[in-house]
Amino acid sequence: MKNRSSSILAALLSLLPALPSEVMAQSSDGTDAFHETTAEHDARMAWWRDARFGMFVHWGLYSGLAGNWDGKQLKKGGGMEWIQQYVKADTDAYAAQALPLFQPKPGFAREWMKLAKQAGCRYVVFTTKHHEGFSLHDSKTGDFNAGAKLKRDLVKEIVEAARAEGLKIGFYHSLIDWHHDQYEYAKAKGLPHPLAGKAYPNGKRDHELYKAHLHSQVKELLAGYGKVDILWWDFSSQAFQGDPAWGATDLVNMVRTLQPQVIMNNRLYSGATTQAAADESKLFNTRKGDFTTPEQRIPATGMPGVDWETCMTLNGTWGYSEYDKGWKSDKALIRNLVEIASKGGNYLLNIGPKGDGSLCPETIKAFTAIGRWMKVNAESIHGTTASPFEAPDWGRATRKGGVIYLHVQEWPKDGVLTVPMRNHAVEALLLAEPATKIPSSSTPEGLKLKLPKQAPDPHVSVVKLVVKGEPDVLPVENAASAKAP
Ligand code: FHN
Repeated sequence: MKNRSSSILAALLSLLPALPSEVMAQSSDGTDAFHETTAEHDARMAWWRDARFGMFVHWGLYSGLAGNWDGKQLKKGGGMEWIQQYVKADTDAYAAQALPLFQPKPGFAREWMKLAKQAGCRYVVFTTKHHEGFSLHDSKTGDFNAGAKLKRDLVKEIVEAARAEGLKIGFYHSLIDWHHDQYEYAKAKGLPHPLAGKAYPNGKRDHELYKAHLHSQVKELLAGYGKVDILWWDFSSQAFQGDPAWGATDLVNMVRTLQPQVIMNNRLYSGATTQAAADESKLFNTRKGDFTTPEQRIPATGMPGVDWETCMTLNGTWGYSEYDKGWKSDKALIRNLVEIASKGGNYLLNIGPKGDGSLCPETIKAFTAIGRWMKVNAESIHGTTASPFEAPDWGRATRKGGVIYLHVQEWPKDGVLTVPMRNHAVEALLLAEPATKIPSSSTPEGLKLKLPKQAPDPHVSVVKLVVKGEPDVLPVENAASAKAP
């Protein structure tokens, strides 16, 4: 027996153009009807697992505010994409300050995508809508969007720029909405809202109407911009998630109908997204998403059998702030990429463009430095799987079949690198100097490589080691702390 609210949602959804029913999986009992075999799942995930590295883009009305409110710096620290939350502004007061400062220049996205491509990113995930509720596409649902306010379809412009660089397309879409007048924030326990604790300005709200708005905009995005490769939902709480919060089952079935190959994160539901969980793999359910999303941290160990992606800022904020100078060093960024790949994860590294879409010099410098390193060493990241052995004290490793890539961070003073494996080496060379063959010898302590005196890279030098047979690993006595550098 459907209750009233699902009848309203069903009625509103019925207003949407009918989807081909033969492929619209039924979900009347609330169970997700999306099924695939392991082989089908692996095939759908293959490109994403090989990619290892993507660019995250947080760009919206908050970008034009740049950390300011009422014309001055609001506060030190914090994500400046949350500025409406910090100042507890209602949507009209917020838009009055933010909209005039959001003035995308022509061709803004081409700079982002060229920077992503040269850095070795294989995909870009950008905010189609963040919590502020302003949609970057020319939406026919509501008027708080780029089409209505700027007469532009910024999603179209970004997608075209990404495709011009051969990058896969990811839509970040906020489930939380600080603009929509039917979003029942009093129900959304554990989720932020600038008006939390206050009575609804328009008296009462019906969250089913917000869910219909959410579904309608997602349908516009998935039906209007060609192939979408990733859907990055954000975010749920333990108390407000799934069907009650977002109509998740119907939403996923609609997505799977419109974009069957799309890869989704797991934030339609609560999970170990930002909490340090002892064993995240226990909390992760592939029927509720395709990958889990540790945020601003690298799991201590890999998560065998679970796809995961660490998302991180370059400094301390996702959205642009003219004040946050806490930029990560080139070394830290490159070592994070290596650390994550060595554990079998993906790195989604964020940029926060300004209100006109331009990039600050520090962002360009960071991705250019990664690009310089990837130009020499990309094969040790793309298409690899996790290290076959625990992290030794000299660095990390990744694997590609019979090839082990040794990411040497502490160059041995005596020039001898001990690899905790019993295998014999077929060949060993430096990716930076492939002509330099590296002598090796098998010993009871492991495979010893005689390295040249000088490390070729100041941050991480990579040795390509081809071994005979399956890796036969030795325990690593003092496995290095798995903490990110
Ligand atoms: O609240 C958002 C935040 O602004 C940012 O978008 C991050 C990126 O993963 N997600 C949420 C916090 O977990």
